[in-house]
Amino acid sequence: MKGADLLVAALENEGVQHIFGVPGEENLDVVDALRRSRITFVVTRHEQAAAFMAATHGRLTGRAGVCLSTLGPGALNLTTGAAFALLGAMPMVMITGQKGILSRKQARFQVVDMVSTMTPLSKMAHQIVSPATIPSIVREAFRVAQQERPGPVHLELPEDIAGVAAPEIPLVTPHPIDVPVAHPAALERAAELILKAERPLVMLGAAANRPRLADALSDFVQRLQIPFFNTQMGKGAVAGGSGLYMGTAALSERDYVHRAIDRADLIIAIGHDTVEKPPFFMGPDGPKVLHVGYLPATVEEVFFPNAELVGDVGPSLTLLADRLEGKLPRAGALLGLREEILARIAVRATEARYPLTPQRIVHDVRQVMPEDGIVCLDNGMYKIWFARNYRTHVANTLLLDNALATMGAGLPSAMMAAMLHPTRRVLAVCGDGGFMMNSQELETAARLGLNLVVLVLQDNAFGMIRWKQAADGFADFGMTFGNPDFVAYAMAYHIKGSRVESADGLEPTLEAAFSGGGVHLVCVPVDYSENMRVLIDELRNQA
Ligand SMILES: Cc1ncc(C[n+]2csc(CCOP(=O)(O)OP(=O)(O)O)c2C)c(N)n1
Ligand SMILES: [Mg+2]
Repeated sequence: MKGADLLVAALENEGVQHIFGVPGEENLDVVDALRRSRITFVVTRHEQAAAFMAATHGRLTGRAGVCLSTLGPGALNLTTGAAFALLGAMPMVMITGQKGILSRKQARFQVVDMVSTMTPLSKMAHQIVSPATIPSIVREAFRVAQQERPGPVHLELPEDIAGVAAPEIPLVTPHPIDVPVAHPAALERAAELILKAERPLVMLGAAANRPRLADALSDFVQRLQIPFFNTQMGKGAVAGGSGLYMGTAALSERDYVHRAIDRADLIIAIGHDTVEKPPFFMGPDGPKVLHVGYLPATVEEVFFPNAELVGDVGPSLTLLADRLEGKLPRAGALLGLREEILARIAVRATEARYPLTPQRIVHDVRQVMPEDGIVCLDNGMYKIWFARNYRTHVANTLLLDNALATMGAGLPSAMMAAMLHPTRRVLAVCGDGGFMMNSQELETAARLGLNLVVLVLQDNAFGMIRWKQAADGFADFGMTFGNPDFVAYAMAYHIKGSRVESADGLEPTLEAAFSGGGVHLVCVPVDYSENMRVLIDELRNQA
């Protein structure tokens, strides 16, 4: 047995089923150990995509996804994925190679100090220097990656440590860990605040989306009947049809949902993570905030909670609901604003304009997605429209990144969702800019035999930045580009491709793409003049 065999055995011991990556010669012992293991090694066409996939595995399952690269250049390609997982709180383990450390036969060729590079991009970065430490280090890596606040861990395995004979060392068996529930004194204080509130609102933040929390959270909302809104990443945390959803705070102020936020006197912020663009700004006169989280709140200029309920969120919310159920006559004080807010958001959702408006695109996508269908967004202008306008009914059915907010993650994250949920409809939504940053992964998706539709919104521009440029009064400059013929591009990957040619064409094209199975690229021209009309002019006037 070599060090690499011990590493792979330790990964199997953690229940790892897939490893994504691009190997180098320094990983050959690991690759060979993987060949003989129960783990499937999935080669991607860029390490960045492997990291986005592994992070999304962690996000959707709570169990760390694993990616692998060679040393220097390959490892550096993982760094954006590391930051994506760190800011997005997604458990992930990255394994990178390195030249031998016992001798230096290639001098400094390709050597980059990756442990130092990864230190600010991960929860833990560690070079393995002896096979004897592998079982405990791997267990520690998964423990650190998966425990709150989840995130990425980096392990570097030098090629000589991977190749050296390893002693028979028992692996460390993982066990379930139940974290403490909020203290009774904190529960009392929280209950007191909520009992006193005249106009309470619940806000669901990014951590509200942890996969294990869905049932307890829905229960809490149903029992107390306090209306709720969510941040972008908190979307879809409560099971649908509650009648209590007030909207999504995709902008930080002045959107219709802020009518409710501004009138609230208490916001119960569940799982808010200030990596997200602020869902509202706290100020001296605004509502009080009760932070409910796995960890204490981070204090920011725009977020400084007045009270905190810290502990395992699900059971803590159950205890809180036990204290409050049936005792909140004013729970629904702000509910009267709901219809107006949602009606405003839904305006012009079916307008027959070509190129299509973003509202129409969101509307038509919702039509073809079943309740459990998963939409994975890349980063661009449409993210604001989907966050604002797309209604979710099942937990984790709209995956977006409002933390690193990197372009290029839409397709890989959708690929991971499709791998984990082969019977559900999965749609990647990308701009023509972000799609081209990792479009090479169409080959990986096709090779894996995934059922996946990729919707590319074509405006021949970095539309989001072009919009900001215009909104801030800058000249229209430097944001446009040409594009490949996306249908021909799809065909070059031996997948199907379609272009939407009319306002009414999107829905049937998407429906046909899903029914046809396999990987299918659908390109739709988008008219972004609505960005200015609605998000700037209309909202300025309503405020
Ligand atoms: C990797 C990366 N580079 C740059 C940016 C800045 N940025 C945010 S949105 C955007 C434009 C996205 O263009 P596209 O994907 O075509 O979407 P659109 O807004 O046009 O719909 C840019 C350049 C970013 N978020 N991530
Ligand atoms: Mg674009």
